Amino acid sequence: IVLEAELKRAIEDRELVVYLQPQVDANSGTLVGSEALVRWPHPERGMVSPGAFIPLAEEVGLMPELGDLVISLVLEALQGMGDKAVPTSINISSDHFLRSGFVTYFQRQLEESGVAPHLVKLELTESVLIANKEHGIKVMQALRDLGVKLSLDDFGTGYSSLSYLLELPLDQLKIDKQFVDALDRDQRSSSVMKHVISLAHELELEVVVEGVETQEQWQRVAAAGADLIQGFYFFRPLPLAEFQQQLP
Ligand code: G
Ligand code: G
Ligand code: MN
Ligand code: NA
Repeated sequence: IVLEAELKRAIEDRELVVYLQPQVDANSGTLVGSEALVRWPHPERGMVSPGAFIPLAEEVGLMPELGDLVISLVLEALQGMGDKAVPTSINISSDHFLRSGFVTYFQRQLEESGVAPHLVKLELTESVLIANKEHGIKVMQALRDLGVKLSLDDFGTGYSSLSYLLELPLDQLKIDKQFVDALDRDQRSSSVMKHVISLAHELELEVVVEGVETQEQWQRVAAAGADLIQGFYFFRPLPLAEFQQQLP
């Protein structure tokens, strides 16, 4: 088990790293973007995955600090890619997003890094709206005004509702792996995916489908009209050096 004090110290000492999982064009399969996923290289336990420490960070209120670190790691990674940089997504927790001054903080980080705002995408879940929808939407608008893109993560799980798609200022929708898994089980799932994607396109949202693990799934997801795919069939999350080698 991960201890609060140890995690706090690791964040303060900037011991966490990000891996980047490539996103590919759904038709050609070429790398066009990425999602940053945090990891903790632990002296005794090896590479600790976020499932083992994000729930604790959330519980003890460390997500804003952890999130600030991830933002700076991603901006450094984008700087390191230079002219080859591809749009990269950062998962933002609700606590972090709703912290007062988040937009100003983020704007300053962006400016200091010199990274072009359109290269940064923030992945949010509907939970950012639970406490106060109007406030959440205002923060989203302010972020978009900076030129960064916003993505709604985990669509199709939890409380995601179609009405959110109409209300929220979004650029992208990420369809959860559960939809892909369902494609293998029954015929109707393909039709559901097609309709969700065309609805998203109607709302001018780019669509990423997550969790593609087989060639058959790739074919079905591409046929359903997805724009981008993120999945182990193409790439697992990669350490920065390996990701750089995959850049076209
Ligand atoms: O990479 P992995 O499959 O182990 O990630 C597990 C979960 O942790 C995913 O739900 C992912 O969204 C979340 N996660 C990974 N990195 C970050 C991060 O930097 N910030 C937040 N808030 N969540 C993350
Ligand atoms: O919750 P979120 O969508 O941010 O989490 C993304 C998570 O999904 C990452 O932890 C990543 O490792 C995982 N992931 C991405 N592609 C695949 C896949 O093809 N199969 C599985 N099992 N997990 C995947
Ligand atoms: Mn995500
Ligand atoms: Na997701």
